[in-house]
Amino acid sequence: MRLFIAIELPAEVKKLLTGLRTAIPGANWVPPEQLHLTLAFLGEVDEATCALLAEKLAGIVAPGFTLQFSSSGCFPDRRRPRVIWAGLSPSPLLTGLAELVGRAVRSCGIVQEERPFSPHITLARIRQPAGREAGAFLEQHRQLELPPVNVREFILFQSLLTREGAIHTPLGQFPLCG
Ligand code: 2AM
Repeated sequence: MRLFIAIELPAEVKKLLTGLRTAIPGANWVPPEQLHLTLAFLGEVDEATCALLAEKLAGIVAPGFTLQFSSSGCFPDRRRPRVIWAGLSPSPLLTGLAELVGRAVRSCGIVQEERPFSPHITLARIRQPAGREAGAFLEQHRQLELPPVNVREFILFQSLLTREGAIHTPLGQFPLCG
């Protein structure tokens, strides 16, 4: 099974993020129900490892926190934006949670890419970036004014890839304290 660990967003925030959409040629906008903040992407994991991981995640003790949106941005760079995202103000508690999650993942023998945690919410993916529209979007949403998000739990998701796109199913919800 293909797994990732993420923070869910309130329906209201998903709606507001979806409302930012503009016409960008070739952009695949993430459907509102799939907007999330990825803490860790695990790739293919067998069922026994998944069960062990769920135990380890349940053992994480970390405080809840509030996320504040800040700006929009893109990967890899503005000349050829392939992923357009909503960015967040730096949050040591979010980074701390991602570290604990990464540790739990590694303790199950799951090997992850050695990429620094770069918190973002993917809004759209562009296969063949061209034109000025993506740049205009980034310029228009240089600052993002959205309600803060209170994070009280994180979720282990299965991602099933289908012809119609990915289907995300929560396999476990893990509360934060406070
Ligand atoms: P992102 O959209 O926040 O970048 C589920 O596939 C999630 O895992 C994606 O939404 C993506 O988060 C994240 N992810 C990270 N690395 C990935 C990879 N190599 N392949 C697919 N998804 C990845």
